[in-house]
Amino acid sequence: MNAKENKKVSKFLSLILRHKPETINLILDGNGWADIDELIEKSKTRGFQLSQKAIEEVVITNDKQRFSFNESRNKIRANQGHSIKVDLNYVTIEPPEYLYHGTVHKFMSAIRKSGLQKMKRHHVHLSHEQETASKVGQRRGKPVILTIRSGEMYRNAHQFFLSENGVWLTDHVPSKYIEN
Ligand code: HQG
Repeated sequence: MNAKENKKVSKFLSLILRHKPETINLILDGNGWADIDELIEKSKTRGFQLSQKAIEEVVITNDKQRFSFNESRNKIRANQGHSIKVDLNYVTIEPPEYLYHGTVHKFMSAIRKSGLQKMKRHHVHLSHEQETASKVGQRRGKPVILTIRSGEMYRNAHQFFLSENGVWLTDHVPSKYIEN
């Protein structure tokens, strides 16, 4: 597959595995897993030709490691970013002293008031690297990078999770923990 085809498959998998499995009549299990054969079959009904090989290529080469196989490799799920309810068995873990969040200026007054909210996702997404936060913010315009005092939050009983692809997750960042 070329990069464009790879991205198309990745976007389709994100749609189905994170947001709208019902568009192809697929049901994910409680932990977000889809049966791969069923996924391929049902994708055809929407005119989307997926193959085992294309799926494997996307899982392995995906820039953000968005998807994982189960051990027997007959199931696939998204590592994070869901809007539908799934239990990803995250374990709580102590975060580094600072984490970063990339956003844009137009959200800042709301963020100053109510902190970082999870909006449509299950968690607020944070990253260890400023560069990653910058890329996340850039999706919406000129990025504003917020520094979060995650160590202090943790000591004040806020829980943190680390997704399989290295995204830091928490429920809410009250504005007092936003440094800048
Ligand atoms: C903002 C992509 C107003 C928040 C990315 C963000 C990431 C508020 C937007 C991952 C707010 C939500 C997550 C408040 C937060 N008032 N706006 N109180 N609190 N916001 O997409 O962090 O490609 O749900 O700053 O690369 O941008 O999907 O979250 O701008 O890793 O794998 O509301 O999604 O990864 O947007 O992005 P999102 P996000 P994937």
